[in-house]
Amino acid sequence: MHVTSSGPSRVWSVRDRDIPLDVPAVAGILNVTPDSFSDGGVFADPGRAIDHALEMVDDGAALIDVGAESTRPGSDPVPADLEWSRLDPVLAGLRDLPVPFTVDTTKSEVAERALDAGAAAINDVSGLASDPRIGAVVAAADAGLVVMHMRGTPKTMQTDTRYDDIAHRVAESLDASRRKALAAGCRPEAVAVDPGIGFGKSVEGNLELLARLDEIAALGSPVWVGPSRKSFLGHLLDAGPDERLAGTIAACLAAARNGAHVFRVHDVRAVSDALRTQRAIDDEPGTGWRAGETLTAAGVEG
Ligand code: HH2
Repeated sequence: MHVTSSGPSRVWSVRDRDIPLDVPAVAGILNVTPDSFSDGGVFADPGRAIDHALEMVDDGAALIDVGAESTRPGSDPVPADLEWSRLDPVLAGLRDLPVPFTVDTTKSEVAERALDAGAAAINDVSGLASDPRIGAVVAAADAGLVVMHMRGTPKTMQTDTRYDDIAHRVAESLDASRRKALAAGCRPEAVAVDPGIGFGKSVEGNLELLARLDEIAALGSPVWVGPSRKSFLGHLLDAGPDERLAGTIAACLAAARNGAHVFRVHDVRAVSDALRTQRAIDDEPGTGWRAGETLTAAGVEG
């Protein structure tokens, strides 16, 4: 099903900013971890991390999502102090970016410090299951929140990936997470949902979720999606993490047609270009040229 951009929620409201949802927003991934599955250790140095964030902004990122704890399947949590010590020197540099940054954490102590340091939103991959106090911490800062669906913890999530009806179960669980956030005082327009591609799902389950994302979008909240370089693409294409760009793009384009708004990816330029092209095609022929002035210039030259 092709979902148009006429859903009930037209902005994702994060602190004093409204992120428009009528154009796809790309969130550039900044992992300041030694052990992330595709870029572990590459941006552990704060200077390199900040340079990479700037590069992703130049490439078209509307947001930077920074994380200091890997949540790859089988990983163990890191203590809050260690997580914060990785984030602290980087967040100071991200404050000066022209786009907001979000912090990927499941711990309320880390979330609180990150919001004090200027984070626009908290991205909680546990959907408030790990530390429910995150809801109140986000509400107190009037910040944004992403509640993602995960079954169990990163350590255990791949042990059972069977669902009787995956899209229905994920939507139901996200609705429960969202209600928890609202009960903690978060504003409805500040809470985004994410189906958690790769978090306790089989290859087929991930593909089905992308195909049935309209059922998640029907919740009426902004929809994040994160298929970037993930192992379902590796299984499908028999490809290592750095050979999954084409699969990532295909997954993002499918997700966009099915109602996703924010695309959490490593390869910002390639995914932004693909989403812009899809949009120009999907806009009524003729109006696409008018709507995309920059595309017109590129098209004339090319
Ligand atoms: N995926 C990862 C981490 N955080 N947050 C949201 N909202 N959605 C996702 O799909 C998502 C996420 C895992 O990817 P990555 O950060 O690249 O790897 P790692 O967890 O190994 O750092």
